[in-house]
Amino acid sequence: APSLKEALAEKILAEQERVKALKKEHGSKILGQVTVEQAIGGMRGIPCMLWETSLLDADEGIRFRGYTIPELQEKLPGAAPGGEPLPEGLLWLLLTGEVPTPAQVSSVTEELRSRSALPNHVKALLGSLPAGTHPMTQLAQAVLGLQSGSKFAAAYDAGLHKSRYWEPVLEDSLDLIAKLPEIAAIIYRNAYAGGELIAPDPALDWAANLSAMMGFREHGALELMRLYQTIHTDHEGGNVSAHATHLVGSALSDPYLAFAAGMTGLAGPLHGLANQEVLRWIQHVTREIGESPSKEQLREFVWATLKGGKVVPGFGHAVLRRTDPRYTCQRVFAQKHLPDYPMFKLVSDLYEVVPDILTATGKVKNPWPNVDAHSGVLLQYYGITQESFYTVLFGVSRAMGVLAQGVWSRALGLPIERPKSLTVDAMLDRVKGQ
Ligand code: FAM
Repeated sequence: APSLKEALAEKILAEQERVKALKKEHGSKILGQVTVEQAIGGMRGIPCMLWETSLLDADEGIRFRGYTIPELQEKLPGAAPGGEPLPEGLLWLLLTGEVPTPAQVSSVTEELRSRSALPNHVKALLGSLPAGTHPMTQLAQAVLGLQSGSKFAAAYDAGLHKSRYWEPVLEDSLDLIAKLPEIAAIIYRNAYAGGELIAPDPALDWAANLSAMMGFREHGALELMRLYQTIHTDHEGGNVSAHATHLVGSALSDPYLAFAAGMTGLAGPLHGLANQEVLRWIQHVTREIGESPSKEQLREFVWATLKGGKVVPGFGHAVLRRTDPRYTCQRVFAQKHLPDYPMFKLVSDLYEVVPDILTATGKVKNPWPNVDAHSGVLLQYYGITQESFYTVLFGVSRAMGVLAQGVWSRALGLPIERPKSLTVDAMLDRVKGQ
């Protein structure tokens, strides 16, 4: 059976031809237009990037290589039959476009295990950071700490032909994905368990090992981690963490440098940090109005948040216009594993209350919940109570999506990104007479 690299190599040749033909036959055709509003408004909706691993539909939500989340839960092998998918299987799918067999998934688990040893200097680096350094800052620093081992940077220096860039980029990507669980666990144990580390367990799969090294080995916690790590991987190319990784990678900065940029973007409260913000906001709700507030009390609280000039975290999206399927699958998980948990009840009540209020403001384009509205409550249930750590779990997962695309970006020879910017005067000049 072909290895992951062999399976990928087979796909690359055909896809290079397809992209070449697309450029040759349709290169001058129009994908969309750019308005002044879009240029000022964060480039919303401008189709101007090639991203192979996933595609977002505003109403339906994300598809990974054409598959919805429920389809992946059905098709990707789990740790046990009927269980949540193993993220290693999704990595195979993201890289090759094909749903892997159980044997292929095991081969990825093995491959990642063989690359997982963390250099001592990275452990020392994490141990040396002042207490209270935000876990996302620690994650970005640890990733940069690994950069000295970049195989792509070394190969570039040695003059590798550009047709082969994707090979050491794949090496770096697999090395980095393999090491992230232990990095995350060390950040967690240093911050919340007095620095008492737990050694990796070679009998566990990639996501379960992450949970176990953090100190959580219960069956439900392992299943949650597998699901969590699967659904946070990729959300097409334009979101901040994906786009930052893509942009920096386009300068041929190696995968460590590129991914560190993605992680500093994920650390923003309007993006990945929203899962921390949701939990804090929910805790604020329960402190102010108790664990089982009435819907009327909740409505008042939501309005007070808006009147205070703050966003309701976990709701809204730049592209989605319906409930995020990543929210829905976590809700289904909660209904199965923790139906009576009071915090889950609160999240469900917010689902009923918040959208009407956001709609009533008349300006929020998507009043529905996103992925971050639900994830923290599931983690709380299994004892992962430290919300400032949550975005690290998001980041570990995000590596699979953005690094898989990074391999493809180099395989397809995508150039350095360099969109055009304009001054206000230049914009006025261009619209004159229109
Ligand atoms: N609460 C209050 N106001 C909101 C809102 C929310 N949840 N979502 C949007 N708005 C406001 C927004 O601030 C803007 O107000 P101003 O015109 O006064 O600036 C207005 O509604 C129009 O915004 P939009 O076009 O609907 O949304 P954007 O595309 O500009 O922004 C988000 C998208 C995600 C940044 C925004 O919905 C938000 O701030 N949500 C809360 C934070 C959050 O949950 N982020 C996580 C997103 C997630 F899926 C992820 O990246 N992990």
